[in-house]
Amino acid sequence: MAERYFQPEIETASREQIRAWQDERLVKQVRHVWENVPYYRKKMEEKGLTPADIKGVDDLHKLPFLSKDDLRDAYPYGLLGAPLKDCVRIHSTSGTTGKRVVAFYTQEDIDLWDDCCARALTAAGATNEDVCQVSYGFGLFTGGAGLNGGSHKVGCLTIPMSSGNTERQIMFIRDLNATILCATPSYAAYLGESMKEMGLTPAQIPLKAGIFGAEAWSEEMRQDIQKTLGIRAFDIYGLTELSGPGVAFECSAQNGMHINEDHFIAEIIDPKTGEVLPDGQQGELVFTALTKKAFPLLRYRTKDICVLSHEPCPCGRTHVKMCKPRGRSDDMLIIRGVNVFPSQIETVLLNMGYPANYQIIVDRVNHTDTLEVQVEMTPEVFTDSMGEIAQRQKALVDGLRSMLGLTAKVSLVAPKTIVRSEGKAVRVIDKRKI
Ligand code: DLL
Repeated sequence: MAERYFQPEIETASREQIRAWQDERLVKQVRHVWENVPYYRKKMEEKGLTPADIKGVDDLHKLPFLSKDDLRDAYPYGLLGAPLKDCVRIHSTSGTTGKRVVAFYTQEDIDLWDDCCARALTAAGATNEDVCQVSYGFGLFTGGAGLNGGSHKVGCLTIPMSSGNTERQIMFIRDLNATILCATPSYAAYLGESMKEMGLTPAQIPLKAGIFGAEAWSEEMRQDIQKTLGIRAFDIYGLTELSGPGVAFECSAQNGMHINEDHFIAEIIDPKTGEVLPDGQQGELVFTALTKKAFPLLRYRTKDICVLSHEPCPCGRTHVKMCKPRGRSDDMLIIRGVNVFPSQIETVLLNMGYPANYQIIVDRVNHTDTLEVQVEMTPEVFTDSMGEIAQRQKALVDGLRSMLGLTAKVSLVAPKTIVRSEGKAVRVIDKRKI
């Protein structure tokens, strides 16, 4: 099938053209921020900068970073870049500590965000012939609203389901012949599991593609979801501070997500020193929003650990690709001095045939960190033979040791004992009081 684009002239533009857009838009955006966001102007002044110092992308590195702490300091209106009368909506992060981040949107901001999501849907094969079920949460979370807007732009018949009520989700997928599913990967996996339990084979499920993101998911989990639902599963990335889903999205090559570089400049930095790292090196992803007016963040530190690649992509898109985030600089666990990313644990489990659900419990007993991984058995691999369970637990302990260099306690638990998430899964429970 020929590759389809939502905005071909932008998505396949030459590198020179992309650079020209970025140069021009950055200069304009820095001026916009200087004139409208006193909080950031002060940060620039502290560095002795004025807008005249930023003549293009080459000068980007001179600008100060913004972090989540800045967003909390400036809560709620301190980073607003447009008069409130021009703002039409807010969204907010699901942060569990401190103040939530509140992001503002003008109508134009929403329109450009919808374009980004429409690019993602089109790359996954969606057209106006499709029925798109949006099972991300609607409300303050950006997932529902973003994919809903994108789906309208593509012209799909859009089902604004939101998450939850799994029975009704499945009923609509079947009765309305939904062909595209948008959900968190953990919820998509749960929907797949539930349909399998109902005896539905992939051929009986009308879905053909899924757009899954908002949380880390491994390649193994992708294979698993693709098999159960009989679809192609595409990754999508974004964050509330930068509008929401659609900052980057996967194409038919399914190996990395194209960043919408006409709207966002991506940099990779060393999270410790802030130094900009060259292409291909792993570090923290930093974004500069070029076109957003109500919440125009410059050099925003995402804490997502990632690698960028400018390798040509067979899909024909020319925008830089980011790998799946390999963890967050802040959700990396340090257990007995060893850096552990939950994604590494997931890879071991999935490779060993435990696709369903797991939870990582970290604690500190007698001044020593403990790591326990509770792994749910699927009905297919369920056994109540204690000997068999002990043997499998040992195999998992060995697998985890060779991946992490750490000994974990592994508990295999009966199917459906770990609470399912309809949004982002809670994978880690850190009970340490540090
Ligand atoms: O999760 C926006 C979104 C909605 C993206 C729907 C994709 C689909 P936040 O709630 O602000 O926004 O969380 C942003 O989630 O910094 C990453 O750590 C993580 N994240 C988002 N997409 C992915 C992904 C939305 N595809 C934070 N893979 C980001 C891994 C992701 N992590």
